[in-house]
Amino acid sequence: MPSTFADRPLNKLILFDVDGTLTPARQTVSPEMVQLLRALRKKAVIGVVGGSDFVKVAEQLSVPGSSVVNEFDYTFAENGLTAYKLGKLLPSESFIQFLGEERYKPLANFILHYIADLDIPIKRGTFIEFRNGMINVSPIGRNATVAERNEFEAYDKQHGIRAEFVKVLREKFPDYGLTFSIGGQISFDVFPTGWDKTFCLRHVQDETFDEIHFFGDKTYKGGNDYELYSDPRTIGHSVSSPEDTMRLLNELFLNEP
Ligand code: M1P
Repeated sequence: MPSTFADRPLNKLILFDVDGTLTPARQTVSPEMVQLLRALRKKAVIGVVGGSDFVKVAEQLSVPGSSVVNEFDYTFAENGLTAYKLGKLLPSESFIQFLGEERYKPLANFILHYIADLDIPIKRGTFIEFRNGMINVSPIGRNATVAERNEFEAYDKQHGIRAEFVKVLREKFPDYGLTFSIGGQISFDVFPTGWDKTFCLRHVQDETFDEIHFFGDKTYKGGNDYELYSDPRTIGHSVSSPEDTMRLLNELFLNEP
């Protein structure tokens, strides 16, 4: 075990998704979960793997007086395209470097035209969010309120707006080497194939952990936890809520009922 983590009795890395696993969707972490994660960190190495950008992961998981990068050994935002180990930023790659401006422009133009032609009940703002490792596309717009998000999610379940959008994009840009992943309530992520949540494992491969566990809620095929959950390098755990995560952690690692 490398000296950095020599204080942990278990040479295991335990990774967590954010929304639906450590917190309710887009909400902040509960004091009970913080306490439990601190107890777990005394035993093993812990990390978080969010699809969202670092600002949002930090908003959800920082606690008064302590940033997310101090609460977790590894903090991976945008699937690990932004990565911190023990509070220090690690070198990484970018979406625009991968795709190039010349290929990105037609994709962005097509997306914006498609959204302009979409007849959905309401639209807000920020239809493409440009991030370091991906773009996030939202037909309603990322400025939607919590109530508007919930309404869109229900509408989308009925009408399959995002599923159809993703299907069209796959057909239109087959040679771009991109993956389209519906992970949250109002949007989908677009990133180079292979830059799903398994990307974060590149940052830990030299550590030789005995086991790498991953807890996620969208572990079904097509969900944004699926690849890391089913990767042969991890032991996957599918959870239904933050409470379910706490129950399993107690059972598996903390030996508490
Ligand atoms: O849960 C992960 C997803 O969370 C957000 O999705 P939405 O805004 O649609 O609920 C986004 O940050 C998305 O990138 C991320 O995968």
